[in-house]
Amino acid sequence: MQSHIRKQLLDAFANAGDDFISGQSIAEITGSSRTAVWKHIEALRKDGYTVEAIRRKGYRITGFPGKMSADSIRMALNGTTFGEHIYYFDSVDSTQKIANELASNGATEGTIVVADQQTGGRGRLARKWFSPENTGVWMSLIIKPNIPIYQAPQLTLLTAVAAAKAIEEQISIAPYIKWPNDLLLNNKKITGILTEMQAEADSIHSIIIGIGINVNQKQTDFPEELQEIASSLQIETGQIFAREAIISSFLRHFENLYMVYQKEGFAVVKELWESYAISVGRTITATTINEKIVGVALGITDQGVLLIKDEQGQIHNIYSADIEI
Ligand code: BTX
Repeated sequence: MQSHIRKQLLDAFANAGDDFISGQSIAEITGSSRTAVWKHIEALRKDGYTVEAIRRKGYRITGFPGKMSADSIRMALNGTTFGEHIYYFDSVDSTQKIANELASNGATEGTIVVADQQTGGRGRLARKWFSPENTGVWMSLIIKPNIPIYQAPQLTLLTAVAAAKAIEEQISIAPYIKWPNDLLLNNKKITGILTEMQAEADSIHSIIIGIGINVNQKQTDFPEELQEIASSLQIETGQIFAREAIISSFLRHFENLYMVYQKEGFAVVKELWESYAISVGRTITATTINEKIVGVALGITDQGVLLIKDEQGQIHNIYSADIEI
């Protein structure tokens, strides 16, 4: 089902509350024939909604997507090779930790580790990632790219693009990517990405891509220190989303981009990344360990380095910094 139709349908159900919506109304909302209504209802059921159907009354939603499992994820997958091996946990310290162990023990490319809750979710630079139960996508993906080590940061950017596309597909709003790899809606962080590498001498053994997407949290679900800076898909749209559908969509976009990337190189990913980037063409402030640079963000290099042109016309290569827009 196209995302804008899905949104209209879910909005209509939300407005109807406990009332039923007639098949005729659903046909009008979805722009389909009366006989095709069941297809849309089935699509919602596949996403984890419980839809009650009563003859001559119509339909209403009585249950929202809820408990995830390896099976519910598998059912949502859409013909991807990635996700063929799923390790699912109700609660785990960090999916990154498990995925790293699996990769060391020979797990194949495309293996995913998903948890409903993480008790020790990790961000970059030993930061913490808040990963409460029943609300988010906390996932690690193992890949084994045949690229030189210095190109590995490109995969973080590829991940950000795949996540942005998956979110856009679900909510019909394009999130912004803030360099290097935060995804923002309304200037608040909805997704974080952590890339870790296992390498030997000069070749990559595995890359473990960790992705955290805030899906069904309410604002009050976030702890005090995140209230101002974090958001979720539900907060931004008022809708509840099936996490399985987001996982499926992310894996599909990731796999497609990854195939293009391995055949044709970084150019396509770079262009997409820049199209989602909040900073390109705007004046930003980059605070590095040594200095504060104010200037116009020009874009990224093939190595994922951010280029900023200051007022004097000097171009700075930014490898690591906090960015304010
Ligand atoms: P990061 O270092 O860019 O962001 C971490 C910072 O983001 C924290 O210091 C905090 O300020 C803020 N933050 C923490 N939790 C949240 C949240 N839920 N929503 C918004 N902001 C938050 C980003 O690191 C990388 C995150 C990767 C998380 C995934 S989840 C699956 C996998 N397993 C694991 O342990 N980590 C990855």
